Formats: sequence, C-alpha cells, structure tokens
Amino acid sequence: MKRVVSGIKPTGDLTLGNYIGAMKRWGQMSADPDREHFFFVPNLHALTVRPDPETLHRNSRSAVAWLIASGVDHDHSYIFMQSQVPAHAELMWILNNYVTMGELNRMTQFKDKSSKSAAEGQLVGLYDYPVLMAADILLYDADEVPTGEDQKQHVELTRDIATRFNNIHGETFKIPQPTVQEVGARIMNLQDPTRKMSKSDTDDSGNILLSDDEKTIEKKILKAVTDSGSVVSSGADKPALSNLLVIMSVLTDKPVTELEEKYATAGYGRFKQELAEVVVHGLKPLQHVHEQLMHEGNDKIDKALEHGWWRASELANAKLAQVKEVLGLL
Ligand code: AQP
Repeated sequence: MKRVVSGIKPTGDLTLGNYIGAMKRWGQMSADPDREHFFFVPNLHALTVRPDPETLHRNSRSAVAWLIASGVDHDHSYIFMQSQVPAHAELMWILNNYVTMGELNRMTQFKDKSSKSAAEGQLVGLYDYPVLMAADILLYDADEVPTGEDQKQHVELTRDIATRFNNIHGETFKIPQPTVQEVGARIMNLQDPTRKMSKSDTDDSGNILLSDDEKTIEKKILKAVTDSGSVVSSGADKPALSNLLVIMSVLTDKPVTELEEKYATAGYGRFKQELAEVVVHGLKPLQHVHEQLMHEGNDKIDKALEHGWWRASELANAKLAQVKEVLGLL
C-alpha cells in the first residue's frame, strides 16, 4: 500500500491558503483505501519562530481540529504530533551529515524568512528546517508528499538526501514524490498578491484566517487589492484578480474559465461580494466542527492523536533502528 505524508505547521491561526493548498485535498484523499495517510503537526518546526508556549500548545491542538474539520478521516488515516515521536529529531541529526551548507543556502524559504536579519542573527533551526522535514518524510517510507508550491523545493532536497544516503549505504530510504495540485497551490496575500498568504504574518489584513468570522471575511475580501481595468479575468498582468478567481474556483469546484465568463462584466465590487459569500459559506461547516472539537471536555483530539501516535511510532522507530544499524550506531 502506498504511503502519503504531509504536515501543517502550528505557527499561527491557519489560513485559507493552508486550506486550499493542502488540507481540503487531504480531507478528500484520506478516504482512499489504497493509501495509508499520515498528517502530522510539525510543532518542532514551529520553534523557529520562538512561540509563546501556551500559544504553541493551543495552535497545535487547533491544527489537529482543523485537520479533522477539513474531513481528514482520523480512523483510517493517522494524525500525530511531531514532538511525540522523538525519532524525527534523531534522524534529522543523522541526515545533517548527508546535506551540505551549499544546498541549504539555496532553499528559497530560508532566504525569504531570514532576509530580515544578518547572518549572525539567523537561527540554525530555520536553516536546518529542510533537514528535519526530510526526516519527517523518510521515516515513513513515504511514496507521496502532497504539498503547496512553496514546499516543493524541500521535498526535492529530501529526494537528494535520500538518494545520497542510499548510494553510500545501500537501499535504505524510499524516494518520495512531491504532488502539487494544479489549481490553488499558491494562494496569495489579498493586500499584496506578490506574496503568499502565510499564517505567521504579523499583519492579518491580507490573510483570511480559517477562524475569521463572517464580517471579517467580508471586510478583508472587499478591501482586497485589485488590478487596473474593470474586467474580471486572470492572467500574468492581473495577479490580484487571478488569485481571487482561484480561491473561488477551488471553493466552488468550477474552472476559472467558467468564472471569468460569468463575472467578466460584473464589476470588481459584485465579484468580490459574491466571493465573500462563497468563502463564508465554504468555511462555516469547518468552523462549526472546529469549535466543537476545541470545546473543553471533548476528547476527540486526544483520541485521534493517540491513534496516530501509535502507528507513527511503530514505523518511525523501525526505520530509525534500520538506519542506526546501517551506520554502526546499534
Ligand atoms: N498560501 C498558500 N497557498 C497554498 N498552499 C499553502 N500552504 C501554505 N501556505 C499556502 C501549504 O500548506 C501546507 C502546510 O504548510 P505549513 O504550515 O507546514 O508551512 P508553510 O508552507 O510555511 O505555511 P505558512 O502558512 O506560510 O506558514 P508560516 O507562515 O509559518 O511559514 C503546505 O503543504 C503548504 O505548501
């Protein structure tokens, strides 16, 4: 049976970008009986923003609740917390010896996120982030890693690390394949369509949070920047409208071309108003489930995590033992 592994980092309130680019698809995929799915919350990765402990704890549980609310079937797939499977950190240390600083220097996410500070102020954790991600994937012999466009480069580095290790020590790791969906793999910030929507942004005005209420969603969409002209259409010269059309396309399951026809002469105002309704309507059922799961006394999150931890530990510990044996560490 093929294995699928992916994660959602608890660095803030999840955004519509996380949902459209990842979790919506995970919810649909998780029912596939021919694949074993692992969806984890990389809370160790979240330490790169030095979160307040209470916030990290709350965001991590909230991420599990959003996964379940997005339809991830937690009986037939596995949801777990990265920090509860110590093999991730141990394998990362081992893999650090199979990757070069040159390779890590080329990672665009590191370049983007570290660009605000000089080298002396940049965290090693942020630099090493792709190696922990390689461990996350390789521990489970993942065949597929569904991801948004932004994480594809990290999966490609994972493939290089695994291939290098296998070439030196013999077949140990499966080489994973990144799978990026065609539409919605990179949802952009509503105030600056040249930047992707990111949950760790300090300014939320261009990000729709999954927890935003109806009024906030409407306000953010009506205030979204638009492009010059008045025709609702997508294209390289219309980054803002292209982004809004993609959001509507994914949430309505209608191709962008059909929406372009429908709204061509509607004017930006009416199009945005209808998009706001689509987003509010699309998120409402998820918000309802999320609220119930986060309610004190509801033990579904813990039960899902326990079920996931059990299977994840079984596989991860076996793979780590194999690697240690190969390296003469056992
Ligand atoms: N804007 C986006 N459009 C489409 N997909 C996205 N993803 C993230 N942002 C967008 C996809 O969501 C999954 C989980 O991502 P993550 O939380 O593990 O890390 P990230 O990619 O770094 O997401 P953020 O929201 O930008 O977090 P911060 O601000 O902490 O860096 C991944 O599959 C990702 O591709």
